[in-house]
Amino acid sequence: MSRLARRAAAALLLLLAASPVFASDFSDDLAARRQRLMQRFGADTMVVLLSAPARVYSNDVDYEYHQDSNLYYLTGMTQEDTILVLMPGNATRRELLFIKDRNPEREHWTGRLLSRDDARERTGIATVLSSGSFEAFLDGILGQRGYSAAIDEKEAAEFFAALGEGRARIAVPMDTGAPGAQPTRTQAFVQQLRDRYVGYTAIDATPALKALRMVKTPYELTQLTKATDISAEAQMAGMRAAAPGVFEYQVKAAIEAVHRSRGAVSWAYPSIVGSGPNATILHYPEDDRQMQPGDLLLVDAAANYGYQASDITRTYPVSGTFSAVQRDIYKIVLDAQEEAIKVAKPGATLTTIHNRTVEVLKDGLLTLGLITDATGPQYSMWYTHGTSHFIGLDVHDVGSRNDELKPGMTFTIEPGLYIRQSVLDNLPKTPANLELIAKLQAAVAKYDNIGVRVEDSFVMDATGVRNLSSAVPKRIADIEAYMRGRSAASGAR
Ligand SMILES: [Mn+2]
Repeated sequence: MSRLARRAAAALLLLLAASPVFASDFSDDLAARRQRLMQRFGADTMVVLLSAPARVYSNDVDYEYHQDSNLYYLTGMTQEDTILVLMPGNATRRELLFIKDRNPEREHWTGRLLSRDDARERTGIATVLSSGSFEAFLDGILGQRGYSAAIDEKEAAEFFAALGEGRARIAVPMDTGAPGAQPTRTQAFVQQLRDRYVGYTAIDATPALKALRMVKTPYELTQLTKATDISAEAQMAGMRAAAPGVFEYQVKAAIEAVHRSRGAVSWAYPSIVGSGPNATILHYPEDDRQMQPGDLLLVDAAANYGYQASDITRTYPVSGTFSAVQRDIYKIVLDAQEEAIKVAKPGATLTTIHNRTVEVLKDGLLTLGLITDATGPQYSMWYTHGTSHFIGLDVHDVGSRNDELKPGMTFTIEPGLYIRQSVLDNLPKTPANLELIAKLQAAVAKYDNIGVRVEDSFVMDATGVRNLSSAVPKRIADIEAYMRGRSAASGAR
């Protein structure tokens, strides 16, 4: 076929089906996600998603760019200045993508931008326009005139009719933002719509996006599985690197070297590598302590691969062997996780899972003398967080604790115990508390500064969960065997 004929054929395809000329597993999946979202909204709605802004790290240096998760979910675009518009009622062009214009001079400094063809291929969206024309586009659509040849009156007849009759809707993900903070980009956009246009209602696209994102597609599960495989390998590299005399940052470096060398985009969240008393700080942000013989090391670290965030925590003795007191705490936490896994079935919720871990932790704490009453909330002195969160594009992904678990959902199960003398010291000195402190003090002194968390990433199948991160040793005997093998394997240390 001649080049001209090929072009004509491609143009014809576009006209007939408005389907992408190029396709990959990824672009097919993206197209299916957009299709499902459009079905939820219907012909009266225009959906608009804006990219995340770049953020300044220092002076004229930005942080690494991170795309808005909803926009990524529907486009796979990692460039800023990207806007997605979905118009489910349109005759053929239901999907429009606005991207930054190419600019060779700027690209020399800041990297190559996607051409419109590149963006078509990446996203599977046939109609790609300049982000500079978005305002004019909005004016044309909301003024019921249409926009250039791309969207004429016939194309958008359904939406124009809805506008004319005042029943049109514009769906954007309404982020609430922090109170008193600058309006977010989406909030500013909604305000701009209110100031300029009439005939529509602004609605929140978040619930529909949440419902879709909670159930992972097979493509997403493949990416998350890869992210977890890499994270598991990295956790084991961390175990091999840990030893008395080694600094926390050396373990962190060993872990993150595996992430990047296996093609991960980055960590899924800043790695937490806390030794000794630092293991009791949930999101310990530093990494400069030198590990001592007898320390436990808590490592909560995982990779973002293909924009899927895994999440794994292991706690292990840097010398290779758990002490008796460390073993006491560790067994309870591991037992709580194993029991919680048993109740993680379709139809349960993250609350079901959390409640089961609390039961097991309470029993264990009572046995060790760390609480006196397993019926009330005393356990929450030592267990200070929820057991589970959903994972996906965000490490704390969309989804709520009381949403019913269904096949294809992905989440963590991560009980922990963190024994700190300061908890007793900071109790209000009421007569009841003084009595409690007297009863608990000996046990708290015995277990002081022990922090243990055990966390794996799971996917819900038809009958129960599958542990994606089971490769990383977790039982006491398996951890100790792995740590022994580590010194044999790297005898040079
Ligand atoms: Mn987690």
